[in-house]
Amino acid sequence: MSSHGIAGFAAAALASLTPKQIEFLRSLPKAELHAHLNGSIPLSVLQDLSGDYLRDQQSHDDANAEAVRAGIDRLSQGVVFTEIHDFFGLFPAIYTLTSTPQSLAKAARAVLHQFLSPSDDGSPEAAYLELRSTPRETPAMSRLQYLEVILDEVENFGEEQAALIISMDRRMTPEVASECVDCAIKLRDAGRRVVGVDLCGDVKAGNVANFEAQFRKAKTAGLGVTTHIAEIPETPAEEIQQLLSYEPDRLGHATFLDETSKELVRNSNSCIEICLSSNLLCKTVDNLDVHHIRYYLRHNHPIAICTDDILPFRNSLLGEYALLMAAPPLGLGLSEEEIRRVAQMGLECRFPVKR
Ligand code: 6MZ
Repeated sequence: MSSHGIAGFAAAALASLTPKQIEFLRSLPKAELHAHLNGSIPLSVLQDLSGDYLRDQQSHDDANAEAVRAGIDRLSQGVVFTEIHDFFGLFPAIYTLTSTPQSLAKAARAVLHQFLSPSDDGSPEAAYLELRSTPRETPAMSRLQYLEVILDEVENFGEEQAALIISMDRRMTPEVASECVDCAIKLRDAGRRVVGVDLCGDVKAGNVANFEAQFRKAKTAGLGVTTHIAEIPETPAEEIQQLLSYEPDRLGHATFLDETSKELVRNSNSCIEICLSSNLLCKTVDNLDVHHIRYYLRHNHPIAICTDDILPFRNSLLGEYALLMAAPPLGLGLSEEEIRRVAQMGLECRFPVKR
């Protein structure tokens, strides 16, 4: 781990910068628009939650406790991914630990503080955070209660600082996806700080065509719409076309868009949520030379630099910006002016808070 508490590509890029360059990056107001709650829990907090859970083990079956122990061990040692599918297997253990209102609130609070509380030098990681999470029904919470617990924490921060995006998971049935969007609209209409919906989850699971009605409902209700798209090279062309037909305002990853889809995206002006470390660590992109960020920078197309899942990826928003600044091959070697512009684009791509 580096002195900044991060590891991997982002840490290497940060370590190559001068104190003056780091100071420039720190002081830059940045928006974090693509961070999954359960993937962004600080490791120390997850270890605490696991300690609480295992202490109370009598009430759990051994297989569950064993899975939690194994999951926490893997995360504590630093996960090396052979491919993106290794990644999704981490979540059952994490979910076991955030399944009560108390543990979920603790996790959400820690994630919000990690991004928004001023660090030692006075500047927070992010000036603005759109946190996203997939509502889960557990023995202790309904999906609506799950969201209310997170919103209670989000709303401890100002409207100019934090908001929530509600994720649907690709494995959801149409009924459950519909419940998620209904919750989003109901909460937003009640004045809660829900600004958009997302579709995420295992890239090979489900059928994105089943989400059409939900995307339309969310859009009609005036919610922002983002979707994970084309994260792996095998993504079928029909899936990409289907997702783009929902007219999303933003796109997560968009790593493997074909030329026609790229053209469509450029004309639509949808912002691309770029997650550099995530793509490199999940090995969907070989190196920064061939990363699709270069295409969007060349076309001056809106992008937002994001962390995705700090817990397994051990990155930080500062580290992701270091990847923009570090000289090749560690980074893209962008100038301060170019980086300032990128940060500004991220801020401009926030979903508006509607009442
Ligand atoms: C697709 C991802 C993801 O929602 O339970 N998730 N889905 N691609 C990614 N990039 C590699 N990173 C995270 O947070 C965890 C959930 O977010 C989705 C997965 O469905 C994961 O289960 P929440 O808070």
